[in-house]
Amino acid sequence: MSVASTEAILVIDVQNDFCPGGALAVAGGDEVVPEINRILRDFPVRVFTQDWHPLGHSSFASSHPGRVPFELVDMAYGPQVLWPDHCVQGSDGADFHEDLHVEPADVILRKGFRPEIDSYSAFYENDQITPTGLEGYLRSRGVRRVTLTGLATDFCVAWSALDAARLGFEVNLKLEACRAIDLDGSLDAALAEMEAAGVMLIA
Ligand code: VGL
Ligand code: ZN
Repeated sequence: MSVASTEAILVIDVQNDFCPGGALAVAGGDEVVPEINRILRDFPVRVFTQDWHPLGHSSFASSHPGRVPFELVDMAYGPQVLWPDHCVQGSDGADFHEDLHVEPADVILRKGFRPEIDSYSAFYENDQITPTGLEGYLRSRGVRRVTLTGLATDFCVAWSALDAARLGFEVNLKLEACRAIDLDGSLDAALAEMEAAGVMLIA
């Protein structure tokens, strides 16, 4: 794989809770690990994200009496899917998959730590206006192009890719290094939206 000096890899949420056996397991989630490990060092800039929720986070169905996981609710900032409790700060489920090579990471960005708002994207929280700071980090490192990998293709990876495209980065999404939740056709919808936004879907 040929990679420019201004290119970053974004490794999104490769955490135990999104892998088989985890609280919000993505089918084949662990299969992204060898692929990410294989290409990681080809990139001069390496950013990992970690979904990092406090107990009782507002994206948890358990925080909404009478609601169950995967239902949609209206939050102050718009519609929000309710999830099983996952990636609770400091829990084993929030740890990176044990085989993921984390040492080469330049920065580990935690997101979803504000109790009242979820954050799928690595760039903005789900109100789509509260920045995480990643844009500034990448720009100050001279990054022009980002390659997205990780979990889940149709949520945190897609939202990150769409924000990156909107911010003017060139965006590749490496399909082999991603796996989806696929809730009610959410994978096809996300792929179509990303293609329309100019995200390059690569093998
Ligand atoms: C994610 C749902 C809730 C993800 C995170 O990493 O795609 N999905 N929190
Ligand atoms: Zn989450």
